[in-house]
Amino acid sequence: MHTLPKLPYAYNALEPYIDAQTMTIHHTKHHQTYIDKLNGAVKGTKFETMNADEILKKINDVPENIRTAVRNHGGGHSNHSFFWQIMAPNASGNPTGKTAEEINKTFGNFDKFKEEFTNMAMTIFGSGWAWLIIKDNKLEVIKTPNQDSPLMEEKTPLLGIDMWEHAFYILRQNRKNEYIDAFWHVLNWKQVEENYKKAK
Ligand code: MN3
Repeated sequence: MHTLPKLPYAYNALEPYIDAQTMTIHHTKHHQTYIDKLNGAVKGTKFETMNADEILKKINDVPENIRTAVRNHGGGHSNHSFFWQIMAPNASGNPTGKTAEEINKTFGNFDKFKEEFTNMAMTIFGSGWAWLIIKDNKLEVIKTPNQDSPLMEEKTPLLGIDMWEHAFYILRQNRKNEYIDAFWHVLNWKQVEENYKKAK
């Protein structure tokens, strides 16, 4: 059974950048629903005991009759579990360590990376996610529709932003760019560096 991971900080810890009401509903309602529906879909199959990330890496092995449900809700579970970890209170700052080096090497500098990432996030049509991923030792900014995970394309996410309206609408309404600007203030670069090391 998949269960809701505990948020590693209080619901109001990311204020004023992300509000407590959004965090509470996002974690206890939206994320919980993905988990409930994933559990329902994999019940009685060998995927019941598999970690969501592992299932997504093998999404084409999932029986066709439950594949869409597993993709949507397994993706939702995996993406949100990841998202909570890469945010933290008092986390604002620039990347450090290997991540900073790789970002500078790939995008020129941190501002250029931010620009590319913001542009990717702003041009998602409908609901989806923007990501910084690593594949074959190369960094890349990508977007995925709905709850699709980079893991389904053998790409390892280093950081990502939830661009579903439920992630920002209470505080920001249609002002997506404000939400993306706020995201940099709560981005946990220590965790991003951990993700990078694990991917290598
Ligand atoms: Mn969400």
